[in-house]
Amino acid sequence: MRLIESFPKIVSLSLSIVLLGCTPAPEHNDQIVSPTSQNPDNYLTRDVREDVFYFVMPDRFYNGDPSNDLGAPEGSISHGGFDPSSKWAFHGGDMQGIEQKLDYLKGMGITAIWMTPILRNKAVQKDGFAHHGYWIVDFGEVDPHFGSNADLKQLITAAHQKGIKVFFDIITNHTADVIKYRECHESDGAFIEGLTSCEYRSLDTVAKSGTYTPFVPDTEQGVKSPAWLNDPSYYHNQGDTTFEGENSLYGDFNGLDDVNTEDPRVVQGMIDIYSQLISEFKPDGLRVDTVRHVQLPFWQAFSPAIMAHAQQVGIPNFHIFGEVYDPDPRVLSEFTTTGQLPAVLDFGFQAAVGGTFFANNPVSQVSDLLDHDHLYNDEDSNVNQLLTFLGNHDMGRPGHFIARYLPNVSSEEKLKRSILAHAMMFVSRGIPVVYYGDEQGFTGDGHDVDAREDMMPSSVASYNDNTLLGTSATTAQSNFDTDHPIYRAISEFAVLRKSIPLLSYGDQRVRWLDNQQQAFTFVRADEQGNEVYIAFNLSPNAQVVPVVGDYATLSLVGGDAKLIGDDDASILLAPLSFGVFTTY
Ligand SMILES: [Ca+2]
Ligand SMILES: [Ca+2]
Ligand SMILES: [Ca+2]
Ligand SMILES: [Ca+2]
Repeated sequence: MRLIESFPKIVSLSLSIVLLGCTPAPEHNDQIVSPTSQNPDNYLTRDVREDVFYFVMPDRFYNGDPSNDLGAPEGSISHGGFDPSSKWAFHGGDMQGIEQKLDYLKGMGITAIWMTPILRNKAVQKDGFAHHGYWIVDFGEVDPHFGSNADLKQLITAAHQKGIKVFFDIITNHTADVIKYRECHESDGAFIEGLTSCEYRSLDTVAKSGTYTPFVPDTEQGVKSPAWLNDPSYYHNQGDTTFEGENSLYGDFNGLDDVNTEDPRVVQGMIDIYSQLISEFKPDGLRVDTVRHVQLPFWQAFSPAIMAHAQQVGIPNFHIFGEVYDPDPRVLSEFTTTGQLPAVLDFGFQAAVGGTFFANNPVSQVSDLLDHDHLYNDEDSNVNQLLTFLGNHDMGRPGHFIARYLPNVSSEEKLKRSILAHAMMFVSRGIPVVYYGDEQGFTGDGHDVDAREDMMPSSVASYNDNTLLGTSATTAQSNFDTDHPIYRAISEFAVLRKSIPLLSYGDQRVRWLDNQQQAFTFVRADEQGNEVYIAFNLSPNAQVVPVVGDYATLSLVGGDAKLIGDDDASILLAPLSFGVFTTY
């Protein structure tokens, strides 16, 4: 549902050495007073800012039950689509598979799992297969390809027993493509000859001559649940979006039925659907799909209602983060302030850190990003509640970006760049999200299905010919290697983050950067003046960077760096490395 290419070449001033915010020495505090959870190992009491997320596509992870690979019985709209050799089809992964691999995730320091949608889908549509789960017909039942409601409950119980939270990926913008239009489709739902899409009808056109004439083909009558979703009057019925202007709010994504989210009955209907799901399964939070394709008033009603319901059923640290596919903090923050969502996925972080670490864009892009962090401040949320990430199932992976933007660097450098970017994510503001397979050095050929390789042995030829980072394995083999260098690095970064509360709660301020040296330093700081000083070197050469600030003590607690010079005034960083120093 997302069409933006990553890393627009943002033109940034080429800064030479600049000193930013040279502050007086912090007063020494014996105790770091950042708010830490009472019991950080308990899923229920742990603040979400202390979590480390793993974003997994269940279909592509691990097949724990081959008996469910075809989904619902033949004849059902949720049957079939299984073909492990096709990158578009179902591959067999399921809830049981994730449950069997919880120790693998825990060993990497993962404390929360976000799964792509798992509710029952229309398995096969004109343009593909619902392995991703974004084509829902039944909002109260697990898709039979992924298991049953009981299997999901068992997964959540097992995860909770290991202190791991489970987040659902939800959709309110659209359902599967079931509704058709008389003006565009034959009675069986196929396009009228000569058409490949249904041209968008603007609000102006609708005011003059009405919407399209919606109908549901005989074979798909009543397939949606709850029942109100079968009534076409709850949808926009304005034809296909081209993602421009108003049509990105009211149009159908390639035929997916766009719900009329301005109708108060729909708003309440969606609140009821997801409240019921929270009551039944007690997930620890939600990721919300396609947020910017729904009007702000919907979120202003939906988000507080869902948060309140979660509190009522005993989930005190429930969290919601939305997908607003835009790298501009001014756009993103509108949804966490005016829109009343607790958080969004930080596409700004992905663009700035991805651009600098994977494409050698000026490191000043990182400070440009952080300069806008204050936009997220309001009475109940701030930038530390955002979810940060380096790639995903839509845009592609770090391994792909590095190969695409820096094709000529050595395989060793490619591996180091992936590890270094993960380090940056774990020591930066926001909650880190590891995309499944990145920890095994997956690369992928591009975006969308090309970034959805199997962790279990794959039969997809275009996956299995990829060169992975940090291993001689291919995706034809099982890739749950706990000795993989990226897996090991992430597990170390997770321990570091857990041991230093400022990495979860502190403000992030750049202290020094140099675009030519491709190096920068920043602090994570609290209001009491406690600071962690952090330096990054994105250059393939060793670099000396300054300590900006007057610190009594600096102690290296992470990375590959050492203090040099009189009074430890500088830091020597190995090529493509970082250093984390406590100053208290
Ligand atoms: Ca299966
Ligand atoms: Ca449709
Ligand atoms: Ca919409
Ligand atoms: Ca390939």
